Amino acid sequence: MPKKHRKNLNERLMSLENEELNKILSHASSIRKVSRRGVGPQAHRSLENIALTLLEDRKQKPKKHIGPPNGTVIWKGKDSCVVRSKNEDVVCNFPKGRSIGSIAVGDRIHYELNVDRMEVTDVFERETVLSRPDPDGRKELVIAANIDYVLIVMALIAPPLRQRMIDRYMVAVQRGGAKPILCLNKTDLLDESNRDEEMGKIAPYYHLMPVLMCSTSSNQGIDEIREFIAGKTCVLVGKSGVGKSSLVNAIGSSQTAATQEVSEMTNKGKHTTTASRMYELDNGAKIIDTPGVRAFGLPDMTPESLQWYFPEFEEYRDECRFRDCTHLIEPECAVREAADLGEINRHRYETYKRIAQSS
Ligand SMILES: Nc1nc2c(ncn2[C@@H]2O[C@H](COP(=O)(O)OP(=O)(O)OP(=O)(O)O)[C@@H](O)[C@H]2O)c(=O)[nH]1
Ligand SMILES: [Mg+2]
Ligand SMILES: [Zn+2]
Repeated sequence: MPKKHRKNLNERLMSLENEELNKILSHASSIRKVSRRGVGPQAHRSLENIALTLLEDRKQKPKKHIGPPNGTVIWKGKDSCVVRSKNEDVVCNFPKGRSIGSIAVGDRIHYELNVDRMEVTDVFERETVLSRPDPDGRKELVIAANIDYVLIVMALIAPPLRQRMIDRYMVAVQRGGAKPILCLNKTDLLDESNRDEEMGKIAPYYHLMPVLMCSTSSNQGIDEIREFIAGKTCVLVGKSGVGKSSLVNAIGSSQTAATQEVSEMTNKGKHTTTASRMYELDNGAKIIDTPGVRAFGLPDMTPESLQWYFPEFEEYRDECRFRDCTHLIEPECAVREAADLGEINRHRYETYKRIAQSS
């Protein structure tokens, strides 16, 4: 749930009388129990569920933190993570036999000495998150936490640019509260024979998010990206081979660990990134490089919640005949009409339909 909505929800809850609030919280808890047993409406699949989870969380006693955050996770392994604390990096183990929830690169945590090793004791609430369902679809895998921007990295020409993947990432980014940026790498591969086709594919995105064009081979656009992300935390995501690590390398100065790491990898004759890692730049930017993905899954979403992640629907939505129009099958649907007329990009509308119908 975006931070703005969460804040709004919290403000509304705060304005309730205690008794009213308790009633709502108990109600939320019982609905959640029913939906977990798979009885009620598919509450566990929707935004409402997130709201209910929030309500339920509120019912529990406020979480007691053992101490203030004293580090940020910059690398995460199976049983341990590397935490940046002031200017040093500390290896911290995950506590045995006690759940502290999931940990992701970008998480603010508290760690302390436990006998002879450093241990993570607490993971603090995330402001934003980029996540996707794990392969069995039960849990959410957090790709990165507390990021301002998600750079959706696509290559021009090779590997081929896939609009549908951009659309899916855009949904996930907005859902987690960060801002999407489309980063198109390998402009050096554009020529007269392919330029128009590639530009046609990205045309719909110019009014949806910032679009940055670059090439790590010719260095085109690299300075602009560096300036754009100054002071911000960002994560680079996309297919394998689009050039995420090359970008981290090009944007960072020669002192960044990324350069070393990539050259180390080159020596091994291998480029593929296997674990996410955060790098800090001189201009205060923090960039998280992630392993490439083949496809990007989304959690099940109802059309009611999904449509909010297609911002271009907004100006048409009120003109639909039905107030609760899903824009899939209803008559006199202004969104579908706009897509038929090409006022809403047809590819984007098709993606919406596919995601909505697969949920
Ligand atoms: N022509 C061209 N090739 C590039 C450019 N940027 C990166 N490459 C090449 O693309 C290949 C993949 O680059 P990587 O940076 O390893 O890609 P990645 O997205 O990090 O891949 P994974 O770690 O597997 O997800 C390498 O052979 C790079 O040399 C570019 O701007 N132009
Ligand atoms: Mg890589
Ligand atoms: Zn409609």
